[in-house]
Amino acid sequence: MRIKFAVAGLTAMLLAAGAVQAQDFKPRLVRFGYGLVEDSNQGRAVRMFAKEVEKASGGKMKVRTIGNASLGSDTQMQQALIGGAQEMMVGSTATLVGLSPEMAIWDTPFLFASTKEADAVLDGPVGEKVKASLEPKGMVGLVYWENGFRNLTNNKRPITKLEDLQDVKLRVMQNNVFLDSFKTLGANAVPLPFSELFTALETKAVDGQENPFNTVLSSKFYEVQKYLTVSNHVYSPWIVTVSKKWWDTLSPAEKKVLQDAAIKSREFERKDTREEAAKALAEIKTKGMQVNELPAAEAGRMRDKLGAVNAGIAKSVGQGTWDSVQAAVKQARAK
Ligand code: TK8
Repeated sequence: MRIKFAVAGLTAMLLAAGAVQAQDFKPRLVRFGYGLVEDSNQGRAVRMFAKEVEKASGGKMKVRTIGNASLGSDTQMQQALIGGAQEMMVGSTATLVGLSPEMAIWDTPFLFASTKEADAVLDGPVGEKVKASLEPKGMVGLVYWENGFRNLTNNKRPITKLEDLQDVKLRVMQNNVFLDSFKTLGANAVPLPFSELFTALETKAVDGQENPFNTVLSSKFYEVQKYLTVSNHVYSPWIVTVSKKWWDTLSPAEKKVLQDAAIKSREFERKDTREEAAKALAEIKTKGMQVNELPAAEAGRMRDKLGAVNAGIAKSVGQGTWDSVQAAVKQARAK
C-alpha cells in the first residue's frame, strides 16, 4: 500500500517536472553569426556552443551557426542584434567601441603580459562591468573569448624597430584607439572591416595588418603576406553577445541554458586557441612567411610613444574604469 502511494507520488512529481520543463522551453531558432572562416578557432567554439545549447534544451533551442561574415561584418551584425533581426554573434570588442566607449579599455597597447592576466581581468569584476555597458545599447554580453595577442604582418619589410613602421599602409580594426596607436607609431593606418581584409591585402590596397597567429593561419594571410613580426602589441578579446530584444523574450530556463553553454564554450575556446597558437608559428614558417621577433627594447620604445594614446583611453573609458583595470592587472601579475 505504502509503496503504491510512493510510486504514485513520484509519478505525479515527474509529470509535474516534465510539464514545467516543456513550458520553460519554446522552440527557438538562434542565428549565431561570426566573421572568421568555419575552420577556425572561432568556428569550432561556435559549433561547440551550438551543440551544448541543443543538448541542454532537449532539442528545443536550435543554433544555426553562420561564419565567414555571411551575415555581415562585426558592426553590421551588431546592428542586426540591436534591431532583433539576428539573435547572437561573436566578434572583437574593438568593433564595439563606437557603441560602448568603455570597451576601448581592452585596446590598451601592452595591457596584458600573459593570458593568465587577461583571463583574470576579463572574467573578474571590472570585466563584468565593462560587459554590462552593452545592455543599455541593446546587447547582452555573455562571455569573453580569446582572440589573442596580436602580431604584425606586412609586405614591405620586417619590423625590427619602431622606424620600420613608417609609411606601412596598415589595416586596423574600425576603432579609434587602433587608428591613433598606429598613426602615432608612424604607420599609415587604414580602418577596414575584417571581411574586406583578405582582398585588400591581395590587391595591395594595404601593405599589412595585425592579428593573432591563429587568424593569420585560418584566414590564409600567409598567401598574401611576406613578413610576420612577433610584437604581441595588444591582447584583444572576442565577446559573445545576444540581442537584448530577443533575450527579453526568453524564459529564465532558456537564459540559463545560454549562459551555462557560454561558460563551457569559453573554457573550450581558450584551450583550443592556445593549443593552436602554440603550434602556429612553426606552421606559418613552413607556409613561407619570414618571421622575426620585435626586440623588447623596441616594444618599449613603442610603448613610450603611446603615452598620449593611453591618456585618451583613460578619458574615454573613465578614470575609474582605467584605474580598476590597472589595479586588477597588477593583482593578477603578482599571483
Ligand atoms: C572577426 C574579427 C577579427 C578581428 C579583426 O570578425 O577584425 O581583425 O581580429 O577577429 O573580429
